[in-house]
Amino acid sequence: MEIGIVGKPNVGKSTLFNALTMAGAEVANYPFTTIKANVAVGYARVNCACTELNVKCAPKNSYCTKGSRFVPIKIIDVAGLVPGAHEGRGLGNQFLDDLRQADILIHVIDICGKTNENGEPVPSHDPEADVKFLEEEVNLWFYNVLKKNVTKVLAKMKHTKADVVKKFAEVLSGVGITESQIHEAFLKAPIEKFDDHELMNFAVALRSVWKPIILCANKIDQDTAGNYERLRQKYDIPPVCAEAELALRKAQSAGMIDYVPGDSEFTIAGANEKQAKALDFIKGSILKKYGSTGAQGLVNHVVFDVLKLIAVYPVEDEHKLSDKQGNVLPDAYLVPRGTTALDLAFRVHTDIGKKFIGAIDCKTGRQIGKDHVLENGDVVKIIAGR
Ligand SMILES: Nc1nc2c(ncn2[C@@H]2O[C@H](COP(=O)(O)OP(=O)(O)OP(=O)(O)O)[C@@H](O)[C@H]2O)c(=O)[nH]1
Ligand SMILES: [Mg+2]
Repeated sequence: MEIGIVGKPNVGKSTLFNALTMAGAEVANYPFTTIKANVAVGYARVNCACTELNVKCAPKNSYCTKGSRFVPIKIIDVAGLVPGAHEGRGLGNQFLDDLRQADILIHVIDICGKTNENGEPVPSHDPEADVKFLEEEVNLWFYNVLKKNVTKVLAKMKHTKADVVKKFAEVLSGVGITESQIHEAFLKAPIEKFDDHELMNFAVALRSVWKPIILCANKIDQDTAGNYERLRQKYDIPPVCAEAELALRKAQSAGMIDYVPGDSEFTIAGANEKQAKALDFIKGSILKKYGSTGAQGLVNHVVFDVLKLIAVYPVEDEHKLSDKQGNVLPDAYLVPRGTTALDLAFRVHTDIGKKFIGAIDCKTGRQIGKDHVLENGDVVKIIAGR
């Protein structure tokens, strides 16, 4: 599971990345601070099964705070993209290759409109213009890859359509497009003549099947000059203050406050007067107004609402709900809705999948078969042969 963070320069991509991962990537108020992609681990937050089952958990692959389980996901923060990147402007668009593994992209918008299309500080810029440009640059990125390789694909034209799809899959494998996505794009934008017009339409179709792109309105702590109210009427664009989330997580790890990422409140544990004042500002202008800083909620929205994943807990001992070493609810896995007991067995280990005999739903104690569809929060013991 991997989330990519994209957008024009200077919108707060690395700040959001740091807030979600505490990785310490460089942040500055000028464009192209990030050149090489940053990769680190962030978390999706779910209600831990320990509360429902009234046990004390001992997580291994994740962590639990006050009944919330934080399940790891890879987060990648890339360089800023500017209009004309496909022609080499800014840092170009080759770095989009870094996102080929990403399941979904978060497109960060500077909602206060204080940075222009190149990420340079300006008094006023319409953030709505940034919403469309990213899609257009990605379209052109695909178009260029297609154009560069079209002769290779055409050489296969004397063969069947399946050969052509295979050849397209080969040339597009670098950008993380699968054969079935190419089929899907073909249905939306059939290609016969291989001219520029068809290739462009095909590039647009490829981008639409490529991966979901979810917007977020960052810098919500600033005066947004009505931009937020205007854009939220048209787009699914959750409000975020990456800077506040980063400040709260830092204050939490320094022992200043008691805060669980995603919460609507925190309590002060040991802050001096100046720190308490800054924290109060976050409380008043962000948490009270928007319900949270939006950063954790954004990840959860992406993971659970858009990608429709669920969290399940494989265990080896159905009575103790533990692994062999006695760690209770050691692992939480994020799996697609519709995952069966057999799918989970394969996810735990190919060998366990191959030797699958049955499974136990540890909440009810009932035996379940290979086709049993799992639900969010299920605790499952897989029974495998030798
Ligand atoms: N007010 C406010 N400023 C923010 C917020 N998030 C980021 N910033 C500021 O915006 C500027 C740019 O932040 P970065 O995280 O470096 O932005 P970026 O998108 O990674 O920039 P590039 O790497 O250059 O593309 C910095 O001055 C941040 O402190 C926020 O939520 N509110
Ligand atoms: Mg950056």
